[in-house]
Amino acid sequence: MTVPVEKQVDLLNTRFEPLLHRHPANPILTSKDWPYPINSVFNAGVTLLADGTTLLLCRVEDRRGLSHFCAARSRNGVDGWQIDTEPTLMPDPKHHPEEIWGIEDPRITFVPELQQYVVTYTSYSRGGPGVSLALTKDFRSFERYGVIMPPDDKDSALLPRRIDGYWALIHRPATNLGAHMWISYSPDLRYWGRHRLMLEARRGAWWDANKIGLSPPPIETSRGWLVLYHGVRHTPSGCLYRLGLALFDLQTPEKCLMRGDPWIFGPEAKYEVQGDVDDVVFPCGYTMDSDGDTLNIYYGAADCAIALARASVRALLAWLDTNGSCERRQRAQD
Ligand code: BMA
Repeated sequence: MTVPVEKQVDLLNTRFEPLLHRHPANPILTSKDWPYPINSVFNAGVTLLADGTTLLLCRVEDRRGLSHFCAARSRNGVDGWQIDTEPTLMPDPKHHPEEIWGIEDPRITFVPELQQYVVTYTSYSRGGPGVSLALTKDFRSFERYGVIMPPDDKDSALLPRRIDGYWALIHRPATNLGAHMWISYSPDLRYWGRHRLMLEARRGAWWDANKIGLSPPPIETSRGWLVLYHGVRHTPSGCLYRLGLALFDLQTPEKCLMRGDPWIFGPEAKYEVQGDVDDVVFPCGYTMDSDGDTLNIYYGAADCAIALARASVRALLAWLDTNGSCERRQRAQD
């Protein structure tokens, strides 16, 4: 069948301009790269160390199904990874019973006031997954603060500075009425209160109906906190994880300024659509290049590998301007 020329032009016009560009070396880390036997490696927390080294704190799953963390370091963030020869942070159920079934999905925030990295992660307890927090200066020794949000809660990250004197933590409690993003405040990183609903999962046919959660820690821009979040749609063949964008007020981070309507990135490459869990892209961290615009986003692919995609903050904000709507209009639509 021949497609009329006007129709061909139409089809071209409907193509989506990619915002996140997959690196040609993807997937950049898999179980084959590991110095000890593992089942899989995915969902890594990320930071740039003071000497410019990219550090990934990788979630590593063993053959029991339990996860721990292992650090991988690279000069260029793409290859030449130096991977710790033993687990970097193991669950410690003796002192922290909430870690009995492993630790998962770390997010890293460097906090200038503390001159330390704060790692928030999922601790898988007998009562379900909760949020735990640990501090480190070097990713060799860690000071655990234990559970800071009880089950069922995950997908958390700390903002890098106090807001009006209080630390702010984004997290995702789940109830049978939904799984939405919340923000809570603390004077000391141990005791949390002033809980506020930050962003709701949409409903019905939306791509981010059912469940949402913070992906990497928020990106501070002059226009607000730029938040990449994952949205989950339940389909007859399983859960489909895609990424969306939203912008929040710098001084009142629970205030959503803009939320994108379409998703911006979803499973397409073979290593994203096929793995231990098919159809998952799950970033937990990024680094920013010295141009102050280029993001290197590291994401777990199909719960089996770590992949890298690049994006421009300017382009993400411009996309939100044309594809986003403000919270109020959004709710009316719902
Ligand atoms: C989420 C988290 C992630 C995982 C994803 C897909 O609930 O547990 O660790 O990558 O499911 O399995």
